[in-house]
Amino acid sequence: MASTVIKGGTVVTHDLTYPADVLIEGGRIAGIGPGLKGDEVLDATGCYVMPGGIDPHTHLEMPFMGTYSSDDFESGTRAALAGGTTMVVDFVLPGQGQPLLDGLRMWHNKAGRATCDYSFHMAVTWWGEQVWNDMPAVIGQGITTFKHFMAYKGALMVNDDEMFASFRRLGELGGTALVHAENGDVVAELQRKLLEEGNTGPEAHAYSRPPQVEGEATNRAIMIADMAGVPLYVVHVSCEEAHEAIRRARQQGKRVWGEPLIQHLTLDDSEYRHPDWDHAARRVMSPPFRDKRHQDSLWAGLQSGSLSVVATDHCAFTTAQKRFGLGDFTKIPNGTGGLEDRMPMLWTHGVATGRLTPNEFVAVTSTNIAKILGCYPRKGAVRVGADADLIVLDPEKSKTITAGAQQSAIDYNVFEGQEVKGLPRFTLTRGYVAVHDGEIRAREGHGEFVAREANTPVNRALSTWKELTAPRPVTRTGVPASGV
Ligand code: DUC
Ligand code: ZN
Ligand code: ZN
Ligand code: ZN
Repeated sequence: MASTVIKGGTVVTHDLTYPADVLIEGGRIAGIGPGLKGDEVLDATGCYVMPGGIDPHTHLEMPFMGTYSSDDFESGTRAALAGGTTMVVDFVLPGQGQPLLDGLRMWHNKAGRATCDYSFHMAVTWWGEQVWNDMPAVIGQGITTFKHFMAYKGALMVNDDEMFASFRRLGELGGTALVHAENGDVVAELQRKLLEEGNTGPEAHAYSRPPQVEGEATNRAIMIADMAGVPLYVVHVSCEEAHEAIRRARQQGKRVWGEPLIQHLTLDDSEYRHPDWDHAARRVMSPPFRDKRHQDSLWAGLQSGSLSVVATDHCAFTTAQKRFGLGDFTKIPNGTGGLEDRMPMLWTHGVATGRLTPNEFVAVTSTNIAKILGCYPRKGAVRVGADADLIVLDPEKSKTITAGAQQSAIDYNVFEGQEVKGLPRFTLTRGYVAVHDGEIRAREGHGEFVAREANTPVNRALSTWKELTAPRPVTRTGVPASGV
């Protein structure tokens, strides 16, 4: 069997930094230590050898707002590898009334083209007996995380009663609940009012989704998860209000995790006031970009550990697709790209500025994600036996981000013009060298599905629901004991 050795680098994991060679055989790490030999030698002098990034939140080829997101599993994962990400977790979005397992088959078909490994979250886009019945089989197939949209009223949104039922079911089955936390009723009403007053441009998108609607929904989701006894993962945390709710829940011992996006960490709401309609519309996503106060809060969360991971919510639409919303901001397809840029942007704005250590960088881009989602240490680890999903990151290698040079299929990049450093010299996906000295050699269909493990019943001990449903003596019979 041909082997590969990564020579002369510094291994960086979430907790250790040490010089070592890494030997790879059969797609897995076969040895770590000094003086290792292999058939192919990759020179890592001056570089860090790290677990490949895991992006826990992507939407590839997703039917949404009357169109499809423009990166498919081939271009999306190629972009991922180019930036040092070696696994993506995408959302299966069943149609209204569609059985979850049908939706899952569709996503397996699309993902067959992936160039790196992938897994799925299941979205609970509607609620009924069929969904309840399908859940064990979905979990049995290694999809243990279920997303609930608290916004997108009239389309994807689920109500509190549905969410509570779904969360309780997941709690029983060892699943984890995910939420898109925005108060969908308030957003819908603010959209209607803004349009009525003649606010039709992309800047109104941000006005219709203020931080308060995200904070409220985050608090509500935490309460419902606590009552249901299910761990909760809050996607795209963009503001202090939501972060505060997560921080408080974690201090109370609740299993709650928060996921900021690289876009919210590095771009702010002034983008929506740009005079060019296209410029602003290309940055329309939900939740919208926020001001500096919120950005500081998100960075502090990563530094202190109250926020656990960094994702992209990669959901790429072309300028032509964004123009569906000319004259009505509510019709601008929501979403921005970032798969290729998350790792170098976080390195540049996090590690190079001294906000994060290289070990913390590994934790929030890879290891924490693998642990929370149930695929550690197959993924997210540099250790013997783990999949050889690795990056050899050159801290001095730099570039200017530009749409012309990106892998993504769209015609612009929201980080256009940013100088970044910390680029992969090599990216390996199960041992295959998909980025070789900067050259992209991604192979369509190389990626494999990663089944993930369900939770052990950790959270049930902490849940309020357990107390509420505990057997208790009947204290009243309805007949007054004394003549009050
Ligand atoms: N937000 C986006 O911006 N796009 C996809 C879905 C979402 O919640
Ligand atoms: Zn969302
Ligand atoms: Zn512009
Ligand atoms: Zn999303």
